[in-house]
Amino acid sequence: MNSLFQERLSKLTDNHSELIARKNEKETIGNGIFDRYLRPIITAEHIPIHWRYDLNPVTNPFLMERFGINATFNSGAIKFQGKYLLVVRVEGVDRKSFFAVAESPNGIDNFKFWESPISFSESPISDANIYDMRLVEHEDGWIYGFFCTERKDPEAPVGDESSAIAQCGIVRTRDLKTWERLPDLVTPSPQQRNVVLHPEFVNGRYLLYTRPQDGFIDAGSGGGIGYGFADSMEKAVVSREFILDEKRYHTVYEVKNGQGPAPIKTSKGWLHLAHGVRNTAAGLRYVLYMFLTDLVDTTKVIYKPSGYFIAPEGKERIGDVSNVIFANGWIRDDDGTVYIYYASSDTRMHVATSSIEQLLDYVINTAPDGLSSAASIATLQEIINKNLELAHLEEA
Ligand code: M1P
Repeated sequence: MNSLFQERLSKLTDNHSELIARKNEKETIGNGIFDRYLRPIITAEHIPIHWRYDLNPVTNPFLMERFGINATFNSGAIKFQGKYLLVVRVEGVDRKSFFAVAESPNGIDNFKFWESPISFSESPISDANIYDMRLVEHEDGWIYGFFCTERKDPEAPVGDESSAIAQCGIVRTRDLKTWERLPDLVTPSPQQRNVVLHPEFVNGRYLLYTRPQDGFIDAGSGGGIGYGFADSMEKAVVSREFILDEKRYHTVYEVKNGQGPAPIKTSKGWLHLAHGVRNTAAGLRYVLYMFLTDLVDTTKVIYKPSGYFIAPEGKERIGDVSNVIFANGWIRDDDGTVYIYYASSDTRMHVATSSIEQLLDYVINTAPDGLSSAASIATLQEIINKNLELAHLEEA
């Protein structure tokens, strides 16, 4: 073994081990709704060395990177056999994404990738790119993965090398190691992204949250986060889509929105985490928002705070696709802690922690969007007046 190879290998290995072992810390003061952490939890540097390098000094004397990783983001999440697992969207320098499991003992640091990435069979029409898996432990006993499968638009005119079609791919597993590919979801919408399954049967049927969209980027006439029912997951067909949470003028979800992970059941309703997109002079801005649906009528939104829940902050603002926060995974722990896994700017993964109690307080007691500046002033003035009254009472 040459000394250059040896030296590089020991530096790479030391840096990698140090990164994986590094502890994360909460930021000092949050907003009372959730806590952010100082460092990202998974970055391209977390990818194992034996994925990126050919470790044979004969075939790779310079210890050159043979498989470059561009980003690790938009991850599904599940607590499985006592471990916090993320199914990470790993994107190579060739722009292709794939999935890989990263495991942590506590949900906030020491995330380590399993030995090999996930692999499953192609659908009859092969996938050009796969990404953003939502994991759902359904009451039928399977763990499902819903992801976007992207293919070149067969109708694209000659010379158009970017028009694409997005559809929902489905896989299922029992151990997160062996994955069975099921047929893609069929819906009336020309394209589909951000699909996820409700974890319980509703009237004996599967309830799927969808995001009808006319084009690959533009949701167009697709009215917002949709839903529909399917009788089977082995051949999932949603024949009618309805709108659950519409996009709306002058809100943080005016251009498009999409369901994040599967909703969490609470005593007050189903908690939903979603992303909303608005347009700006600097391009699209992606933020997270929340809402609560009724426990009995799961298709009825009963509370929805105005504005965003998490928006890009500091270094989160910059990356491959800047000004983006996206989430497709969260974990509710037995003690009521909620781990919210979010990606910043299509580049890296972060965690925020909260609790069911805090999130319910947030969704129920934060005023809804009044859809005008006057309504916002009225909400603010009410808070001020109550505080002034409280101060007077304390003085008296
Ligand atoms: O680049 C930001 C996000 O853009 C898409 O989001 P949506 O489905 O709402 O259009 C997705 O491609 C997502 O992966 C990406 O993070």
